[in-house]
Amino acid sequence: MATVISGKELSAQLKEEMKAQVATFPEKYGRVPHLVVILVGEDPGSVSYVTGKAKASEVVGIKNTTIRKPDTISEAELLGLIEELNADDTVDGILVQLPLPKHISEDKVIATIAKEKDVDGFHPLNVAALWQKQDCVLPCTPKGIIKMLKRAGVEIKGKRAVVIGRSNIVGLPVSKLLLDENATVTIAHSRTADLPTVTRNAEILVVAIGRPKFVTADMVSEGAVVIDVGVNRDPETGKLCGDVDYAAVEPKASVITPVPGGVGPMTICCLMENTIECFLRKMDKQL
Ligand code: L34
Repeated sequence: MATVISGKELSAQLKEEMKAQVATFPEKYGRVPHLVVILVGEDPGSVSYVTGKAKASEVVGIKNTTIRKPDTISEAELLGLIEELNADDTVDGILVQLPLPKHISEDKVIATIAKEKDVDGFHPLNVAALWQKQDCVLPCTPKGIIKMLKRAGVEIKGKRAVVIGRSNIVGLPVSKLLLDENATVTIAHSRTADLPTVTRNAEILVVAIGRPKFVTADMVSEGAVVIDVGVNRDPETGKLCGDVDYAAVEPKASVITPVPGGVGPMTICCLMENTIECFLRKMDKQL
């Protein structure tokens, strides 16, 4: 039986701590942090995640403005909106929910968000700072994963970690954070030759590939720590599921994260943390 790390519980605890911290801000700084989330289109997954971000903001006491735009919005109009928010002194964090419609360049959108307000940690200057070991905003999902590992008492140092997935949002930055914790990291992907041989070597396995039941029991070694970053719909049941065949893998794992209730809630929790961080950087500069 594996230890199941509840991201839901851990994030609830951390949000309570942040709530107490934010409650001291009006007296100290005259206001609370303000996060603006932009959602383009109606994708049900994105709508659900953005709603989760607004709910978490409410719990923590952060001001949240969610701006919804139709998927027909032009790239120029979206970039213009971001510029306005950049210039608005009362806005501390800006997040544009991804993915965006094909006619809008995600790269352009991310680069347009002021680095100081980039609560996602996606801006090229933030990414460069991360890889150069400089002060930066850590991307939410990778940051949440490291917090979960630490909370479960998993020693990362000296371990063989395998990350399946090489996206800018998860695979690459989580690999870098594991490396910084002194794990030895292998980055694998859907084209990796003989993937099961690679993953069976993992003491820590992070899966961010976006395919239901991609990781089967034969790919996991006895006692491995398994972190499931996937959020998919099970094609048979229609229910939310991860990238890991949970029922088959859980008995082999020493530690595992569930979907739902694992990495997802931690992503949102770290977004709250990053918003407070951007707010405090700005306020402390002004003092
Ligand atoms: N800009 N785009 C930007 N920033 C992000 O950090 C994200 N991401 C990813 C997609 N696009 C983004 C998210 O917010 C994925 N993601 C995300 C956030 C939260 C959850 C899942 C993905 C989450 O809360 N998942 C719940 C279930 C939610 C449901 O019922 O639909 C869970 O328990 O896993």
